[in-house]
Amino acid sequence: MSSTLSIEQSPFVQAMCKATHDAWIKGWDERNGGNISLLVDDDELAPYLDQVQGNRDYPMPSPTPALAGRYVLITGSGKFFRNVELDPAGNIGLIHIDATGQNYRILWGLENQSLPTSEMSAHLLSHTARLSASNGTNKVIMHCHATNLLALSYVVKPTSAAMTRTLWEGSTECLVVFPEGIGVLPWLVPGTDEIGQATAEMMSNHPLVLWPFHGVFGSGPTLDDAFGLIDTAEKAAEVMVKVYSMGGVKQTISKEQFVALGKRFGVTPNQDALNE
Ligand code: 2HA
Ligand code: ZN
Repeated sequence: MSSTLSIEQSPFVQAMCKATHDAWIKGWDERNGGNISLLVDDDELAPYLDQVQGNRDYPMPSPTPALAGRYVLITGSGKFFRNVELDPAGNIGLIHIDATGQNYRILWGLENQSLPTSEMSAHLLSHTARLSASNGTNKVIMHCHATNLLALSYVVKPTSAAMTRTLWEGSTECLVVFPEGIGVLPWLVPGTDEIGQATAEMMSNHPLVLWPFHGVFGSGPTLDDAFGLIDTAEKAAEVMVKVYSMGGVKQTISKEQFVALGKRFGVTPNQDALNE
């Protein structure tokens, strides 16, 4: 049944407005920093289908056959998060991936010849990785320039195990929220297929991936989940930045205590981070 509401009022566009607003307020998305994509299910889009008909077709930056036929709501290239809620159709758009996964069509939004984010490759390849890692439940990929995570990449050993252990120590809830830990990539040129492939590979076993000296990628079933995951890691990073600024760690959570935490909350902590 078609909706009397405009697609701008749909739950998925509204959720994107909230996530981009909140990330802007957090200070994670200066200027055009950051990008978000959300897989929209056919039944969620159904009431608004009669409002979307585009004719702009483009080849995918990297073919993603696992996303064939899917709809994706995605932020625009060069667009500012702070402007999304003011003008959704100008700053985000809905795309449809064709049956081969080789091309996409812009169905709604991205007005004035705008295009999806320059990190589209990292987003769509990461969706493929997270869908398969999460039994199809993870629908969101979110990239932002979370300040303290970025700062930590300058001082913590640049390995997934060391960064994960540091963040777990930054707050007791972290191991429970991301037991798989945070993956750390080497520095790579953003907006390339290379960083897209590397991010997706890391995302196949981590819900969070750090791009040193740049920012973070987070995933989850909903925008709230992906945002909350990044927020939790960023809060721990802030604590650790304060700890290092006060002269460094004098006492912290032990390996045995992390094991007990995992047991109590029924999660399996990343073994490399436990042994770090
Ligand atoms: O969209 O954040 O990584 C701008 C960026 C690129
Ligand atoms: Zn970025």
